[in-house]
Amino acid sequence: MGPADLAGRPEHRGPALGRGLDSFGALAPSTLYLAPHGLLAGTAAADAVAAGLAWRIAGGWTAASLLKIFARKPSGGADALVVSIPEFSAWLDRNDSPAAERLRRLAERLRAPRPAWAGLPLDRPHVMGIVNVTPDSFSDGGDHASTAAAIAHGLALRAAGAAILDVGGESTRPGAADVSLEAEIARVVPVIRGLATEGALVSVDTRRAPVMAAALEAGAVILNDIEALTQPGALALAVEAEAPVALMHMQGEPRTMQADPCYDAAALDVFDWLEARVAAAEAAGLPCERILVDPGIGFGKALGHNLEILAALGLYHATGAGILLGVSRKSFIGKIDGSTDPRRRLGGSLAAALDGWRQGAQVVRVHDVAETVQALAVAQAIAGA
Ligand code: 9MG
Repeated sequence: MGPADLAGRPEHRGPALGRGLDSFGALAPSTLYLAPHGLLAGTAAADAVAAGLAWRIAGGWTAASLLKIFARKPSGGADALVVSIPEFSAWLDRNDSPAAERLRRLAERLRAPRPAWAGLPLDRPHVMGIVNVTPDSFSDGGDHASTAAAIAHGLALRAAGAAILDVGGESTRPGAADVSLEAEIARVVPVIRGLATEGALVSVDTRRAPVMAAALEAGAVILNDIEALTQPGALALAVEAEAPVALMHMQGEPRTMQADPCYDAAALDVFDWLEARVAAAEAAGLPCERILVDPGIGFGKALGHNLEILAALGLYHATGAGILLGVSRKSFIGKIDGSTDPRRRLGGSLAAALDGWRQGAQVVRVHDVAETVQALAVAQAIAGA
């Protein structure tokens, strides 16, 4: 990784810049963000929570023994302050400034247990298996382009432990050919119908409302939208269908998104955007319990942005929604180790998925289901011993 790859990374990777909670408490509330830090899992989490030294995050398996407060700088980037849970709790108890109110609200959202989503309990991790039905898929090269092969692939992923099968008919790889509405529907509908008939929990990976409607009609239950229900009719359709949804962040559009992605502070900018989409969904009648947010790794992000977002993934619990993470075989892994073939990124995919688990992400979207399920099982077994 060279210096150019890290361009745009804010300065908040450094120490706390000598500012205490009281000086952060005097800042404009909207500049402040709260992330779980000093994360523990399993028995360590239970012990620290019982001792009053940690907070359980989102009612899940992780607990934060520290908190990281980010404050945007007017010049761009962010400062950060790391505080212990007892220190932060005592400060909140004696403060009612607007900044303290904002941090209190974020803390409540960080901690609130999540209800089941699409019938899946979110106090444990789940694997979403990828079923691409595209001739130009960047990861499986169209191996599953035929309906029968795609259904067989999906059923194999389910047998390997995928709780959800995510069926998509449009490649978002930069440079991929456009697909018509009719062609996208023709690709995904028979596969969704075949998988749903077999009892699988199916999500449809699409940005277009007519495809969503056809997919739901064919038996899909979940809408996974890389454009977070921003296309015409998509949000209204999700509300009307009472569908569980995954709302992903993307800067720009797939064809050009990697040209020159630009952020003030990537993790915080993505937080603001996702928080606003959750608010828009709620205002339209789609409650937070039906939403997973997803920072959209690789979608309009340089390597430094992706790493910054992954390192601060726990921030997104403070949207109040669950978290979905997609890192499988992505190009950021290749930018770290030089791997050019996505199929040779299993190690990096597992490392990133496990770090997502460590930070409490409830759903990981992967190609290599069996390997991911095994990695998660081992990490959980060790944490629980
Ligand atoms: C369709 N798709 C490709 N990558 C993705 C990711 O990271 N998240 C979600 N939700 N969908 C994705």
